[in-house]
Amino acid sequence: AQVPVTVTVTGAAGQIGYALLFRIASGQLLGADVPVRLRLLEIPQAVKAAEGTAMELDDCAFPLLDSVDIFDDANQAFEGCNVALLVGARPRAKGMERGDLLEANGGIFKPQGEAINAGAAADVRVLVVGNPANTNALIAQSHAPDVPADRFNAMTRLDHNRALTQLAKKLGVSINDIRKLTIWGNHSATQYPDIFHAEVGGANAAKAVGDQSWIENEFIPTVAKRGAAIIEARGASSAASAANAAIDHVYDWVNGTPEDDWTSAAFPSDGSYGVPEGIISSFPAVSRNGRWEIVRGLDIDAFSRERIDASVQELVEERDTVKQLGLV
Ligand code: NAX
Repeated sequence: AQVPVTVTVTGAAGQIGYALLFRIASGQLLGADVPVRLRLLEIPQAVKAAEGTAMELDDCAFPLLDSVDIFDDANQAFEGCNVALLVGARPRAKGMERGDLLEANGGIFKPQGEAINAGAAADVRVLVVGNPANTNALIAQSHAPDVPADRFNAMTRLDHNRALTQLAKKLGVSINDIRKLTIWGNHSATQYPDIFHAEVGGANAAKAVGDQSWIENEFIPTVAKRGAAIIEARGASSAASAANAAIDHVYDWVNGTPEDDWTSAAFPSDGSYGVPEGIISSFPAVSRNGRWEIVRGLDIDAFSRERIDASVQELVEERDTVKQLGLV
């Protein structure tokens, strides 16, 4: 039998956790033949709720679920961890400035980075979902000096999936006909969903749309503001779709992306496309042999350049703020 893979999930008692854990335990994160050990991290007040979720996991009798353990201590939770899903984060409270938000999250992601450095398995892969995801990932990464930096990712796959559906609907085609769409930059309202290199049934997607104003005034804002639209409609933020995107991201990272396509993932820049080295930015990415590679050589026109630069500028400012706060 295969050795179980240890998956640590933080914020396990939250709404994304509730949508995510059952899919992990059923084999969708890593594959239908890979047994899983779950280690859940919560704050002390939410441990009881996490225990309730663990009872439900028991009640599913998942053949692949080897064990579930719950912790309120990061060092224990990340012990031997192969895949870490950092979902728990500090939400923006009313009247909170961006600096305050980054500082509050530094209080979470710094010790978690240290705990990953101290106790995770040598092959650990970390996906940060909790917002502000890119900069939280940077904070954790900078406190895990013994872990290769490229093992720290932030999630833009939900934005990617949202963009796929908006484009498919516009063109009246199936999701399966669309390839090579890209989310660039930060997982925030400045993100840039790029269809200028995307293909629909082999043809250029932007040309197939043939309407620059739709791209600029409908498509980009709809994707970038989709999170707010979900809150408005549902009275709660995206949860099942966020969990789904986390599953997609890790599955592709571990198992590889399909030939002749790419996806979007945020990981430390190597300086490509003018994104300063070390900034955790979303790129067009393929996964080969368990590692993300940036898709090279795309022509970036002035329209795209301006939008990529604006989102990357926001990431640089967030990086500078957390630097001033002594968090990286
Ligand atoms: P919830 O508030 O339902 O759950 C968060 C959970 O994290 C709570 O149970 C809380 O007790 C726990 N938590 C807080 N601090 C912790 C710590 N130090 N260690 C362990 N657990 C801790 O939020 P939920 O809706 O599940 O969203 C979680 C995060 O995902 C938020 O930051 C949210 O903004 C972010 N999102 C990111 C998305 C993305 O695409 N990257 C999309 C969805 C979502 O908005």
